[in-house]
Amino acid sequence: MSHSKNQMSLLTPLGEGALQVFQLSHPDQRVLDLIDHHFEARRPHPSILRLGMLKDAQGEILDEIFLERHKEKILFHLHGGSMSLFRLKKLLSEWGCQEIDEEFPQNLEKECLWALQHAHTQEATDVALKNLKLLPDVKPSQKLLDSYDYGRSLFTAVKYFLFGAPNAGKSSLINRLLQRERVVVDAQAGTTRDLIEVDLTVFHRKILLVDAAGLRKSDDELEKKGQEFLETACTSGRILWVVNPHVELQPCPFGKPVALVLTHQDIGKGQAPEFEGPVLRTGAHDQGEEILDFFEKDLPSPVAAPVLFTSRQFHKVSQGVVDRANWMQQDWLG
Ligand SMILES: Nc1nc2c(ncn2[C@@H]2O[C@H](COP(=O)(O)OP(=O)(O)OP(=O)(O)O)[C@@H](O)[C@H]2O)c(=O)[nH]1
Ligand SMILES: [Mg+2]
Repeated sequence: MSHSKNQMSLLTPLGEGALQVFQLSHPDQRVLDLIDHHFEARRPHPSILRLGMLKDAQGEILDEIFLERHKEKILFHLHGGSMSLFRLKKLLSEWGCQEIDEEFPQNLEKECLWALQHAHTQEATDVALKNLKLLPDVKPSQKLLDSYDYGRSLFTAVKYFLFGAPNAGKSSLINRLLQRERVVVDAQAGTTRDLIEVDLTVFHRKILLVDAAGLRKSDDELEKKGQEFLETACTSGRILWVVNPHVELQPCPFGKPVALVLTHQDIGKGQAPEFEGPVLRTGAHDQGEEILDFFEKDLPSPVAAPVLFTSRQFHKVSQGVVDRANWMQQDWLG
């Protein structure tokens, strides 16, 4: 198989660690010679991993790095921070190297490595490690396709939109779930205006809570625009319909909520609207335990690795499952 020469990419999340790893794949001899010329190793004898100074085109020190040399790739282990990375990329670009976007990797090996780097929980790390071993040899099947919901939820947080009338208690609930004052709460209706995304880890799984402006029937053009925007945005997640059962009730204007949340339970039960599905209760004196329990049940249930975790893999495997006649000829995860 032929590979594109001199492709460079960042393997670690930008600006998130003390070290960052930058890869140059399939360097040609000219670039290898240039690297040798600009890298001054502490110890002269060659080995796979060498500590030394990398110098720029003017001979100035760019960073003290570990240079890791393999047959088909070179890894630069730099200090964290954007400056040395920027200067290394500039240097390699001057030598004709092309940057490729690793944020959205397009083949299985890179996706698995990406997953390992972006796993923020033990569960995700375990699955990423097993996937790295098992996924390349797995055959397309319905079972594998069904694993996608779970796999995706490990690496892409599941979004929950909190919808409800102004003053229903959406923002207060978010603060109680987080156990800190993250979003503004006020007795005045219409406090939250924009979408606010808040990370929450529930039972080792990452979710995104989305606080939104209170929904009400309105002739105001700006409010209507806001609601149209929400109607589109909420299709990328699940909706919790938040209701204060002590005030006049309104139906959820759009979407199909996965649960009804009744707030203000500290001052009485109130009149719950009709709802087909789970009804959860919360008030000023609790920390949203019922909602947390619901998240645990609602998140995709764990399945054994290997699991699919990108839409590209899902698409490829669907093709393999549908087109069984010739899936063996397909490079279905490549
Ligand atoms: N007693 C009691 N008061 C609550 C509860 N939840 C919210 N409140 C109060 O209700 C008012 C509105 O709360 P918010 O959390 O700002 O309501 P919201 O739904 O975010 O409102 P908007 O942002 O305007 O749409 C505040 O004064 C809160 O202190 C609750 O469960 N019990
Ligand atoms: Mg609010």
